[in-house]
Amino acid sequence: MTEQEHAVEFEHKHPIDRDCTTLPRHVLQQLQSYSPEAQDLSALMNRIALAAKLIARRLTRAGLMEDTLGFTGRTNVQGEAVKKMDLYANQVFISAFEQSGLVCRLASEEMEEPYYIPENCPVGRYTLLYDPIDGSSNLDVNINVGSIFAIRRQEGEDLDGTAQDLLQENGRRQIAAGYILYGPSTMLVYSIGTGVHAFTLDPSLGEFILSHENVRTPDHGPVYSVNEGNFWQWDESIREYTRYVHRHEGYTARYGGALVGDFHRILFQGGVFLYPGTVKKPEGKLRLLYESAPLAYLMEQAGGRASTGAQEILDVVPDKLHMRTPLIIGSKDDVALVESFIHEQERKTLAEVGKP
Ligand code: P6P
Repeated sequence: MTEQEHAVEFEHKHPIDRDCTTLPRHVLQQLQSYSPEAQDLSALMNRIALAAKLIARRLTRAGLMEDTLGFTGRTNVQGEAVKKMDLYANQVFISAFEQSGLVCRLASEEMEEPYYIPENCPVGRYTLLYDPIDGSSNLDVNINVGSIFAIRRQEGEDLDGTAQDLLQENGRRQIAAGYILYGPSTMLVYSIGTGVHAFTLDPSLGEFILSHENVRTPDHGPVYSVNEGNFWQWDESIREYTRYVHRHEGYTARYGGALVGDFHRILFQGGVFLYPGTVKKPEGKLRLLYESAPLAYLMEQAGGRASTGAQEILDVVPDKLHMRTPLIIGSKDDVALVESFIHEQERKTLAEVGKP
């Protein structure tokens, strides 16, 4: 083969241009703009990538490092035991954004109140909402965990420091959202409203490289992902849905106990993830602003749906920073099937109430 033919073959097998498609460059390509807003978004995503690399680096060596795994002995605003990695990852995002000049505040699952950028740091017009480590119960047994993020513009001045503007807008005000999956490889999946795109970390380069562009979720998939250990805590409608998928061919259960990994499978292969409300917690467990809403944004961008069972997740206006909602998210036909059981149960209840 001539040198030219070798070059053509190499380019065909290993498109160099793709390997140069880093995350900041991809953002600008997607926006087809170099406006200040486009540059901001590119820089914001670059900081997310930096935070992801720092967390991934620590996770890959956690088992070898003192004082990295295990509990801190504290509980967070959610009443959950805080892992050392939760605190480390939370601080990583603060450090990655504090000097960026891009954000004015950060809201995190690990912080009761938003963190405001100190006066001696440059302040920007964006808010970062994030779950620094989602699924931290998996950490000590080396099973995948994730980080989830959403970016919003600050509306108004927030002069009293209570971030009330975050409580007046639904998830359709997100300008970017995504997650990092710390798995066999570290993947960063994001959307800025122009489809869903996935990047894989190349440790030899220290760069996230475009690996899946314009991810689409099939209209239906075989997977249903739910913690059936809560079966008797659910509303009858969810129990009826579960009985249906047990009885019908073509369904298979997958549940990893970490939202990002379970969601990632559904996003790429189709199916549905559910975290419904229970008798004790009718609002469910997952938090709207930095778990359900970012993932709902991605899922809608990929052609799927996300619902509370009563309304679209992206239409929910939060009443508090750490508001929880039930979550049904995935392929649009599978979300609709779950909702059909909810609506049927509502019809039966109304019919019974209507009885003389
Ligand atoms: P359960 C992890 O704590 C988390 O917030 C999500 O990552 C995950 O989907 C869910 O809780 C698992 O909750 O009740 O099934 O253990």
